[in-house]
Amino acid sequence: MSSQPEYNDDDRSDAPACFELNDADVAFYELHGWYISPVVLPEALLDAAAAGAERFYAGERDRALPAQGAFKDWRPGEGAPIRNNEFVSLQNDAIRALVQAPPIGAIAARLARTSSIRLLDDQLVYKAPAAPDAAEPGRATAVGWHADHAYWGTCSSDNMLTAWIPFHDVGPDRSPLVVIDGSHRWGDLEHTRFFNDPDLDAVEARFRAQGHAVERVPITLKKGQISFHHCWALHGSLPNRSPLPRLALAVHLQDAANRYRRYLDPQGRPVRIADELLCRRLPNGEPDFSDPVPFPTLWPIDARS
Ligand SMILES: O=C(O)CCC(=O)C(=O)O
Repeated sequence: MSSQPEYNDDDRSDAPACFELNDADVAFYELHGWYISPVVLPEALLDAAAAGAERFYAGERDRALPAQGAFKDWRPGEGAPIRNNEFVSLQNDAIRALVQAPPIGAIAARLARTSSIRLLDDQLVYKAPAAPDAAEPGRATAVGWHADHAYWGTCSSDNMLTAWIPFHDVGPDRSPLVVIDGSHRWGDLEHTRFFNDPDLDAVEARFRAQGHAVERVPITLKKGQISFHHCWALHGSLPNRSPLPRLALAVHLQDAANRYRRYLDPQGRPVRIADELLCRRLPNGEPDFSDPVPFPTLWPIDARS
């Protein structure tokens, strides 16, 4: 059974709790592929970010992106039970302020044992409330099993990670993130991209058939807590069975070592990820994943752009 030491997370004051990690926390993350922080984000910051998300959904932008169309970008009228928008912190100041909150970069740097953390991408994910009379409430709002790095083929590092931040408490019925314990050590997950397949049971059965022991860990959180998962950790999220919407921000993070690398798909075609359209080029013409405009440094604070 995988469970982390308990923290006292009753303190919801606007003073962030201490976010120093100890060696046991880092060892836990390295073994299991996930980590849950104490309450470290101020409520006011999260509420401001939620208001920023509302403005974003209403079509307001504080900043324009240099490219469009190559990434998930839900628009009003699509009516999907899940809204998935990427690179929102580059377009909305309140979401950017959340992404720059010091605990995110500080904890990520410690977990990844790296000297600096840069943004790679973010995803604002909204899930509609469940219809009370549905046979399987919220079924279509499950996010399917995937490893984040399977979407980042041209990133050289296997040490990247994601911070997942709900804007409210997330109990078992309000669509918690769910990870498969220790799956970041399985290997051979390059093509595990089932974000849009809500049938968690069916895909999980395939993992078992391949000989893997599958232990699901639903990550329930209090507002102000953050969960972190390794870039090769299989995860998804459970359906939103609650009568309330679920809103969360996934902040995808580069460790100091990450660089662009040329990477081919199984058909031998070069893989391209949306980040490559947003950044400057290196002298050799390759995308520069250290460009501070789309990939600001989040840690250390004194290197922040
Ligand atoms: O917010 C969700 O439901 C899914 C988020 C996710 O896939 C991630 O954090 O990488």
